[in-house]
Amino acid sequence: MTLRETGETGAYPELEIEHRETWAVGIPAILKSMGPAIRQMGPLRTAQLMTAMNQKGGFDCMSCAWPDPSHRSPAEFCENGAKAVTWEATPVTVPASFFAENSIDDMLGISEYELGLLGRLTEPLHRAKGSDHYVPVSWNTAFSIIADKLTSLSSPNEATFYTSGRTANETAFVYQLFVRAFGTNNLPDCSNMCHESTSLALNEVIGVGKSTIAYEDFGKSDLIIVMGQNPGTNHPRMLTALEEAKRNGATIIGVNPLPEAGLIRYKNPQKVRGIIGRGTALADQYLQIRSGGDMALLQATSRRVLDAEAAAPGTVLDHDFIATHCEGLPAFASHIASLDEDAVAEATGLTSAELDEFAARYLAADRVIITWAMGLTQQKKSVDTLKELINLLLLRGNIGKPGAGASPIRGHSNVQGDRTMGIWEQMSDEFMDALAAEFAFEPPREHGADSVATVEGLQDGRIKVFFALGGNFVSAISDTAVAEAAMRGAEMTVQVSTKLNRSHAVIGDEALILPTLGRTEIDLQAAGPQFLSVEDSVCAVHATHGRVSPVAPGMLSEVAIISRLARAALGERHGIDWAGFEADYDLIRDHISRVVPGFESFNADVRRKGGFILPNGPRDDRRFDTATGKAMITVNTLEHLDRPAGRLILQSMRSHDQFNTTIYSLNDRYRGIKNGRDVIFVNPDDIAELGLADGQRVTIVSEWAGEPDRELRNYRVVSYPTARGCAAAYYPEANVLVSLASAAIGSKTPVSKAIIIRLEPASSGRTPHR
Ligand SMILES: Nc1nc2c(c(=O)[nH]1)N[C@H]1C(S)=C(S)[C@@H](COP(=O)(O)OP(=O)(O)OC[C@H]3O[C@@H](n4cnc5c(=O)[nH]c(N)nc54)[C@H](O)[C@@H]3O)O[C@H]1N2
Ligand SMILES: Nc1nc2c(c(=O)[nH]1)N[C@H]1C(S)=C(S)[C@@H](COP(=O)(O)OP(=O)(O)OC[C@H]3O[C@@H](n4cnc5c(=O)[nH]c(N)nc54)[C@H](O)[C@@H]3O)O[C@H]1N2
Ligand code: SF4
Ligand SMILES: [Mo]
Repeated sequence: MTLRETGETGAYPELEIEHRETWAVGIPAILKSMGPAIRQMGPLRTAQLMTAMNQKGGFDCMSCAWPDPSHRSPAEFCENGAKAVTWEATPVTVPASFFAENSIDDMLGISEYELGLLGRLTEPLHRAKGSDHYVPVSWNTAFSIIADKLTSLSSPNEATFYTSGRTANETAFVYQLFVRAFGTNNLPDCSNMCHESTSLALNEVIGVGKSTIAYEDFGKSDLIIVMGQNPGTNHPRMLTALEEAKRNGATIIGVNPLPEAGLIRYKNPQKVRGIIGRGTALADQYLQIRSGGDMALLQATSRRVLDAEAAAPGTVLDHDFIATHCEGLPAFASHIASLDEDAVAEATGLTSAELDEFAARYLAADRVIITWAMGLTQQKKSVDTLKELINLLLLRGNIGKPGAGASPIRGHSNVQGDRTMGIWEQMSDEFMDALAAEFAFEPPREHGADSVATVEGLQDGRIKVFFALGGNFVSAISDTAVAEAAMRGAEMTVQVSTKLNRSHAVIGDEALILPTLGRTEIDLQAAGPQFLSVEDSVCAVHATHGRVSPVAPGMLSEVAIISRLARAALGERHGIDWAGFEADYDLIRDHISRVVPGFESFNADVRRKGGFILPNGPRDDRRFDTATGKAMITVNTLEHLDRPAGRLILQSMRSHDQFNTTIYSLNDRYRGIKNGRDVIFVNPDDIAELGLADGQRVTIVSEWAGEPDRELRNYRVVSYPTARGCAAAYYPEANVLVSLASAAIGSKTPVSKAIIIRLEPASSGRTPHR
């Protein structure tokens, strides 16, 4: 039975293109956010959830990693948070008959959108080798099937263990402990596809791969630069922080190829003025930069800063800060002096007047914050670009003082915490030593497989078992066809999931699905109701308590699943008290307090209202734990993507109605798209130059040296004011176009934001929605 057969979705309405909106949130957003929740969950469950969301003693919103202010209003959530909660806490469950009536092949024909609508998974499922259906199995059977397979491998490195960033701290810690006790560092995670470039660049140059600001710094800043980020959709409550900053006198600049609604105008639904007025004009300057032009913009700005210093020596750079805390200025200054301004113009597509204004605004501000997300991290030269961003901040001492700093805005709600807990294929020796001392076994030291290496390992047969704690790996990773073929070559795939997605249908010879509790649900264990914790984008750790009853009886928490699997696979090996962990999560926190720096009194600190903030060298006392003990001003070679004639640079991005691979609806309200995702946004001048027409159907073809072209058929061209030469389409569909080999230098993050494409007029037919 598919949804279409139940009559719930009906046929797809035709795609409609409406006016794009130039403001975000306001009344329509709040109404839209509450409607589906009330319809699906009923008023009682809705009220229980919405009053507990992001409140002290409640649960943390599972959507994005935007931090909570310390003074909270009664409705501390946004439209997209409400969608995420509704999606998880729905009382609708996948009918028991579904897996008998639908084969794995049938599941492949159901879109991500429809799979999500089917509801929550409630019982463990097994697809035996040779069978074309999943059948329900008991928990004990499921664990022994997986344990038998794991123990039969000739090396632990033949298994890989993926994590998606919704996993809470305690769960992540137990999971990495199990994986390392089993004997491998194959711990790929969604961060490999997300902020890996950030972690790498910042760790190297400032000694910590995280934000250097606290939430309150937004309110103290003179200038906030938002680069490569669409907060109106992806971190909606950031608009409230920006609005407050603006009311305190801050200037805001957006740097983005697309004119994103939230940055241009914002109506705060919690304030009357937001409801009745036209909203706050947020961005004072908006640079519609060419895709991948950010490194050039940053270098051009640093050059203007250095020129200003040369014109008025001693007055522009923060000489005290640089002398005490930084190194590398002379080499940087001489490198930047020879910057080729023509190359800058070509890379950015910006005029020198725009560049001068941007630099003047930077120079006029004493306290500058730069925030960024995927527009900067999913580029070939992301790591160098982010080092360049730090250079610019360091020149004027904009790190480690109130209202100033570098602020990567994370994606998944606990992706940052998962890293802190050891979910990384290359954890430091310090972490491994602490783990060894705490649990009296020697963890493997050889680095493991990241996400791209996981696909490569599956491809060539080195990896035989794929285990995922959440996520939707085959849809999220680049090169869909290659990734799917690789996954189908696995001997066993296992997924711990709340809801169905495409990865449950693209599986190995033998496959299991283990349903689990979500963050909204009460987690009752032997020692009583348990809570978990998460770390947000600004390194604040706080508790999250489930508030509604589990969607079905017999469900297990993620901690319980990992603990039971560890017992089945490892038995008494290493003498770790897995059963104790499942019974009482305080025991896990006790171990964390002795292994992970900053968590020394975890159990006490996390029980304090609002939680605690992790130590952070650059933010707290301008301490830089780099190789040299100083912040490093680095020299990076400017390079930009060469766009051959007749080609465009395509970025893949999120619509307003999706969470990563989860599609809530086929609309993208702010960009004026209704009932369809098969669209490509192209600048009207490029449409004319390419001899195409607005509304025309095309095939998007990506080109890779030495590899076959990749295609996405029957897309509709939408005339849209993006930067010249740049185009945009939705992720995850666009992953079909990205070669697995196209990854950021150093971080190996798939280059999801710069794909060279050509557009060919479509012959006929209509592609199904995925
Ligand atoms: N509602 C909702 N919230 C989410 C998510 C979701 O899917 N839905 N996903 C979560 C996750 S995991 C993440 S990582 C974050 C992602 O948050 P974002 O990074 O905001 O997500 P994207 O949609 O990928 O948007 C990237 C932005 O960068 C711009 N951009 C593209 N290329 C360039 C470039 O070369 N230079 C510059 N300056 N800008 C560029 C795009 O136009 C777009 O505005 O959001 C998190 N929050
Ligand atoms: N082309 C392109 N590709 C991209 C990106 C891009 O911008 N462009 N962005 C990248 C980024 S930033 C990211 S973070 C990745 C995302 O990659 P993933 O994290 O792998 O993908 P999600 O879509 O977030 O995973 C959703 C699934 O997680 C499961 N789930 C939800 N909640 C829970 C829970 O509480 N517990 C468990 N166990 N499972 C749960 C559900 O089954 C759901 O279907 O995609 C990356 N891929
Ligand atoms: S800003 Fe992010 S974390 Fe906060 S309520 Fe909205 S979706 Fe949830
Ligand atoms: Mo992400």
